[in-house]
Amino acid sequence: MGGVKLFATKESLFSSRIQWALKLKGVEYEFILEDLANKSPLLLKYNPIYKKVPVLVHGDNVVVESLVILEYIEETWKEHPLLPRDSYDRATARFWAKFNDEKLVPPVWTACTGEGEAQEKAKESALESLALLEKQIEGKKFFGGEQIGYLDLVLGWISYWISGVEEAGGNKVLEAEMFPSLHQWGQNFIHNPLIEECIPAREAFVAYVQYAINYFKMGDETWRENPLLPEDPFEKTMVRFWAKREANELFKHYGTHCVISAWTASRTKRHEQEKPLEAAQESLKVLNKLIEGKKLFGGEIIGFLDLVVGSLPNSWLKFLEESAGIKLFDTKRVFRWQKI
Ligand SMILES: N[C@@H](CCC(=O)N[C@@H](CS)C(=O)NCC(=O)O)C(=O)O
Repeated sequence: MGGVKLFATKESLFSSRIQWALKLKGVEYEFILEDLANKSPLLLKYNPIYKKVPVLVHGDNVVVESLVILEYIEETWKEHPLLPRDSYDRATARFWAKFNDEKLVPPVWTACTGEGEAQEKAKESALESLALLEKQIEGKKFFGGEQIGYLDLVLGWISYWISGVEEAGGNKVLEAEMFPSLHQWGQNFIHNPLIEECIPAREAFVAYVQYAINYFKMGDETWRENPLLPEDPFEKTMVRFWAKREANELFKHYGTHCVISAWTASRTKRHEQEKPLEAAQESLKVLNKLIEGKKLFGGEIIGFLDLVVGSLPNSWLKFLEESAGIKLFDTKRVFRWQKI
């Protein structure tokens, strides 16, 4: 049948469930780390509709959507059965999995990272959902019974992800004593060596999540007319996340490499500029990808990303070039959108 490849990120809770399933079933696979700010052509080819991780490639078969991937894995590799034998139990497990993705993940995110009324409402709804799960796990070691099963993999994120996102977002939502059975289950789950192996290192995880929040809380939240960011808190965070990533990449490349290039150019021979220039141009490619086929980053009207990166070419990049007396980039070509 051919090899197994998993396009994923270490921090994605949807990716973790697939890694865990493959580990439990003893399936060898290649982990292909995606940069969601600069998705690989293969990811876009394999998941053209959602453009998300995880994506499982097994020989010529491409499977997307983590719950669907779990079912594919279960049907393809028979070792360590994940779903219950009984059809009603299977239906129940699938129901709670859907419940998790729809009624738990989004409110937990907003409860941990949001503010004001939206945060309070989300916390209430997250705790309601967790209370329902507490009832399901009472008196059991795992949702799957004595061994880790499908629903444990779907819910497994609760055991490490929430506390990391709470830390990054600054809101405490869940205390161990609120749901003692769920807490005990989380401990049983996380201490399985195969599960533990795929959990991202805490510090890196928190830093990654911080990347996606606590940033660019600006205009759009103060002046409500003509909102620059989408309404939905999850979508909003994603846009902020990309804005931060892009701005960060730009600043990193421009800031470090352009300064070094300009500096080097003014003092040393030209060939020494080549490497930093190449790196800086790489970040421009990322920007170009984002703007491909669009008038502006925000679509037809100026949006959040346009405001974030819009001032770069004509301000200090130009200043660097002028002060060093060299031309670093063809900014007219790269930043065509800026004229708009
Ligand atoms: N319903 C999808 C959700 C996957 C998902 O949201 N993946 C996120 C990472 S956690 C992603 O790839 N986001 C990239 C984007 O939204 O552009 C699944 O279960 O696989």
